[in-house]
Amino acid sequence: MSHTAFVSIGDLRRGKAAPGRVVEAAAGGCSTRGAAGKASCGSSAGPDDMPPAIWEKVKNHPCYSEEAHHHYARMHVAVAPACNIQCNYCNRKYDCSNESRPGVVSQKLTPDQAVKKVLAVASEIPQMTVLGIAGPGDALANPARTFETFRRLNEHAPDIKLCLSTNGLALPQYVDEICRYDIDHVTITINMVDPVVGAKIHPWIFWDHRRVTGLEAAQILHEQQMKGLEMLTSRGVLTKINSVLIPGINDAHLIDVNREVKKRGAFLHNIMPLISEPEHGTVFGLAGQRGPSAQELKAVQDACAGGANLMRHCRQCRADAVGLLGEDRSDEFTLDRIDRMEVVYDLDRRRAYQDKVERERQAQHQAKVDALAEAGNADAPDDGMRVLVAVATEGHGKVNQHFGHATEFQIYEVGARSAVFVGHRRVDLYCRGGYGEDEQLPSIVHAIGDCHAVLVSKIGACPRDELTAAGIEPVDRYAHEFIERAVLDWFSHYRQRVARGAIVHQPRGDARIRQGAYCGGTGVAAA
Ligand code: CLF
Ligand code: SF4
Repeated sequence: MSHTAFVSIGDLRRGKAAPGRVVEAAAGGCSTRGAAGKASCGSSAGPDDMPPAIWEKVKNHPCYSEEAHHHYARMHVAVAPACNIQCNYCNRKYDCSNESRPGVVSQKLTPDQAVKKVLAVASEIPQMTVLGIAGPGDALANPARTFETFRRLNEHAPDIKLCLSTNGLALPQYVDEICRYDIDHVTITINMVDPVVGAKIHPWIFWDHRRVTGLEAAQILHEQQMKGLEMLTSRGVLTKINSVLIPGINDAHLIDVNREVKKRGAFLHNIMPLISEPEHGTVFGLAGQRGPSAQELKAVQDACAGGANLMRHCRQCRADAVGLLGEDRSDEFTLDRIDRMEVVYDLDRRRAYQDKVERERQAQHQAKVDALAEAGNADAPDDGMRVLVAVATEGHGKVNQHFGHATEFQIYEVGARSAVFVGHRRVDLYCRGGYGEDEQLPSIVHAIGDCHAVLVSKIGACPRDELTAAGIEPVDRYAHEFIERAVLDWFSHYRQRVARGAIVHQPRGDARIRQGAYCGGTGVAAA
């Protein structure tokens, strides 16, 4: 597609983009898998990849474990309205963009209301295992409200993992308090390790009772972030680093960020695309700063292979999100609805339900391992050919969604012996009220334009034709099969067709990352 620029890893390392060049993804690192088919690292890692104490912390955290996010839910409470820095991709009318898509407004809560809401959600959604405070400003710029909420939840909901997200400026002074309330997971947004880069992203900070600007501000922010990260690591708190990828400003630099945070013990690195629209009213949006294309994002993530493990399933949630990642049930838990609910926080019932979820997750995990092991033992040589395949799924690890019902597609990178989840693409719903919205089709095609095929449980004639014309093969013969098995089998047939000359293998182009507010129809206002 001509509207997107391509950028290679070499160009990224040299700090420049190269329009017109197609990226060859780096093999190995976080995306590689062992012979047994298990993940070697990254958020796809399993119990054999880490010490048991760490596995306990991540196994049912939907952000720290890619597999867990299909089964376990998180919720956020928006108790932290103020912020102590300015980011050029943020408009304070909306939620903190470090953990949410710009343009989203959450309902602000007092700690009292927040605790009530968490207990109500926990009684209705027993697989909700994590409570996060991620804004709408910065959690640590509102320490009294943040820690009062955590203190009370630590007491009243002991089985819920506590999670905090911060820009890091005030982090060092609150590490003791973070440990006091057993907050085992902390996200720090780190967009730079060089204040010269930082000054282009963060124009000022509020520090020592005054506003500090420019290089001095970026230098202080950088030092506080690094110090806070080191302190958390030394105390055994798991850290995830969020970085917003801003083309032309910190794209190549994020490779250095990845290396530096790994050195300081970060558990995961989540590189998120800048979402930049003029209507969001941010400095970057108004200045026309664009976000990355799908391949540009993937190129930076792939270039970080071998560094800090990567998270690739982030959905850029809102500050009052409730539910599985990718779904939002916050509308079901407004304050007036909670007032009418009978809240019974039944620990035994929650544990029993989670045991059931865990058994289902293990069965799916085994199916995935088996499919990958089978592919690993196959006779076909791995000639290095890799393609991307989009999958429509409602969960359970299966190809089980109608094309028209998909609001996002999971993306797998498939080779002769490997099938690796590399991200997802949000799209607008094609099918509404029983008929297809043909004007949505071009945007869906653009969102998966770098894929060779899309696997769905069913698809109508019109989208089938349009996808085929765009060079994306619509495939519905794997309905209700496990994803890894399906994509590997499809790829094996693809290679056979190429080998006998029935089709010619051609590299695909790039894909667009969805910028605007979601307008699907599942109750999500904007995400
Ligand atoms: Fe929330 Fe963040 Fe904790 Fe997760 S989200 S505070 S670590 S519980 Fe998760 Fe949402 Fe991405 Fe954040 S998908 S935006 S990474
Ligand atoms: Fe906005 Fe979050 Fe940055 Fe504060 S830290 S300016 S709330 S994006």
